[in-house]
Amino acid sequence: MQKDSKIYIAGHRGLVGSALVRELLAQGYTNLVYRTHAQMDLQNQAAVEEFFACERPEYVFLAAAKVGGILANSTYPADFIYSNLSIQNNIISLAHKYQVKKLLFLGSSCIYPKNCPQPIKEEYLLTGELEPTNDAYAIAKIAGIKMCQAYNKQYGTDFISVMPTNLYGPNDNFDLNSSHVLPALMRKFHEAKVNKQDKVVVWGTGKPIREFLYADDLAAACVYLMNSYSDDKIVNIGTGIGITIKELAEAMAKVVGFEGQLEFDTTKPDGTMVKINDVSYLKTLGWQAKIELITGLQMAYKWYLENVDEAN
Ligand code: GFB
Repeated sequence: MQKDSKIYIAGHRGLVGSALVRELLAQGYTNLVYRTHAQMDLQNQAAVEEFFACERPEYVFLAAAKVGGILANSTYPADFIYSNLSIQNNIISLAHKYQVKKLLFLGSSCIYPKNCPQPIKEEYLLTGELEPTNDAYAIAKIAGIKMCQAYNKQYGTDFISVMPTNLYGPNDNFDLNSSHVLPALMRKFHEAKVNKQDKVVVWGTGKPIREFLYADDLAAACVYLMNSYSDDKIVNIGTGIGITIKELAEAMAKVVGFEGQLEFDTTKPDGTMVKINDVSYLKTLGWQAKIELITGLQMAYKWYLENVDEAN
């Protein structure tokens, strides 16, 4: 990308998209384009086509998606598969039609089989059954990867796909019914501290293992790969380090300053028991995460405190 290349960030107000905007601006890219949901419904093909025809972006970061935590994914699978297929069908096909130089598609580590060996290597894709709490979302993301590869094969496009692990940071979703675990715990501990409650409920057994990457690290990796990587092979992005949900809750309690008890609600699902990306391929490509979990939690909590009214 040149510093004045026209770069479209789809989903620029979300956790990933807003981090991409921060990273691109910090690196001196000056010609960013985006639209809010109210200005353009990405599920509406005609609206997206009008945008591509008028703006003619040279590079596209496809960070727009319907995302959510374990409860939202398992309660609204139809919405997750329909929205994500529609958004990515429109953007990927129109990126080809309007001769975008390069597109980066963001998948998710939940595309991998539920019981695959850990840490997860890129080649484990489509080698086994998916985790049922998010299979509809995962199928949509797998379709997006295949679509990028199919366009590359048939039309010679330069569309790459990356698979981030569980993410967190500014502009996360803090709604307790639809959010991921990390922002949910941040909000629960914060409110418990403010309201002087003596316990916080954590879903599941606390035993599942997850890996957490700060969104700004992900954005830096995406810009790096956009500038240096052109291949059909998907690329995992993460830290390669897993912790249990119980350990995450304890770390979060410390960062927030909550001193009460944890109570585990085992009527809620655990989901997949272990999910850690193998990031050795990304390392061989020359990139590695920088922000450690505790530092990231502190930065995310600072953002939350400054934005708590709008964030909740
Ligand atoms: O982050 P999370 O919703 O998604 O849940 P997944 C991770 C683990 O944290 C599960 C537990 O074992 C939850 O039961 N957990 C504990 C909580 N307390 C809470 C809480 O208050 N809220 C939430 N949400 N979880 C998602 C997929 O799976 O990961 C998506 O559903 C996506 O498709 C995303 O891929 C990255 O890691 O289980």
